[in-house]
Amino acid sequence: MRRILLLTLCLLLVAATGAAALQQPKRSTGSERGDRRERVMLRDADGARIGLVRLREHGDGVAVRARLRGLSSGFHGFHVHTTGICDPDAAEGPFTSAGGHYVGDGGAHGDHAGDMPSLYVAENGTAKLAFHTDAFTLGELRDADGSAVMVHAGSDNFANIPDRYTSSLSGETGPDEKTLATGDAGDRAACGTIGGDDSDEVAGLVTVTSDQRFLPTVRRIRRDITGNPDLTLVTVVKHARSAGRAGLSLPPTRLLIFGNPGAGTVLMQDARTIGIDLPQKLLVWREGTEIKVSYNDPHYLADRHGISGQDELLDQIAELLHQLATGG
Ligand SMILES: [Cu+2]
Repeated sequence: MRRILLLTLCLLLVAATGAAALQQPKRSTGSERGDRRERVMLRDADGARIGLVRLREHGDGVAVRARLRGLSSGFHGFHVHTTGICDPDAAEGPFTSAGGHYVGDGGAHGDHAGDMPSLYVAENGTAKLAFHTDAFTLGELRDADGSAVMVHAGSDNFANIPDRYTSSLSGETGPDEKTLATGDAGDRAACGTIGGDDSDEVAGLVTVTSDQRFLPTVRRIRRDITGNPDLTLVTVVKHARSAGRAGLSLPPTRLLIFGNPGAGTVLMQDARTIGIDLPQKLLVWREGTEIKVSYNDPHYLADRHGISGQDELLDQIAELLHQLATGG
């Protein structure tokens, strides 16, 4: 009798587990996820990376999240432009290669599909913006010539010029042709491509340039890691030294491997496979006379492993990695 009860219990357990497995939502594959997301690296006219704009299909629209730095404080026009070419040396001015606003079904400026809420930059030059829009789809932005996300040098008036104003150029009242096309947001300060020409980028990798020489950069990062009670330095891999032992030559290249079990565990509890990309790494490498520091964008890794709902933690990790890489 007891045996039968045990057997029944086991069967019930198996049935319950089976049902749970059936009910578990199927994780989408990487490529499907990639199709629903875009990660746009913005650069200023000097080529410096100023941050990321992420677009993710969500419901019947697109969720947009921007985190930028190195901009002048105040409001900036923020648009999608028609062409995925961000050329800082374009003949008619930086990033004019990206064409005009992405108009979509809209008419004049203010109704362009590519008109996004203005970017507000704080005193310290950083900006965070998150919103949801149904004005465009990722498919539309990924047309044959791509698209570009643009930050302008000035603020955007959304062509909101009342009729009591008369244009000194056209003599007409209200917004003139230029205002209707551009919102008078001024020069193009930063640009990033969607489905465009940024093929030199390594997907998911953030690279900054160090203003110190190679060894001082390595030592500084090492000090910052060991001096942080939350971090553990696991090891330092000297790739160039190993290359020498194999009879090959490689410019200075060192990998610092370190972690924060408190943060990493939370991510692995969500998706165990992110363990293949943890702990964190910083690669210090010399190219010509420049010393570069590269690291994996934690949001990219989270996307890779299907982690969602950890944006705040991922932002904190991204901020820490940026601080370690730049010493700032
Ligand atoms: Cu624009």
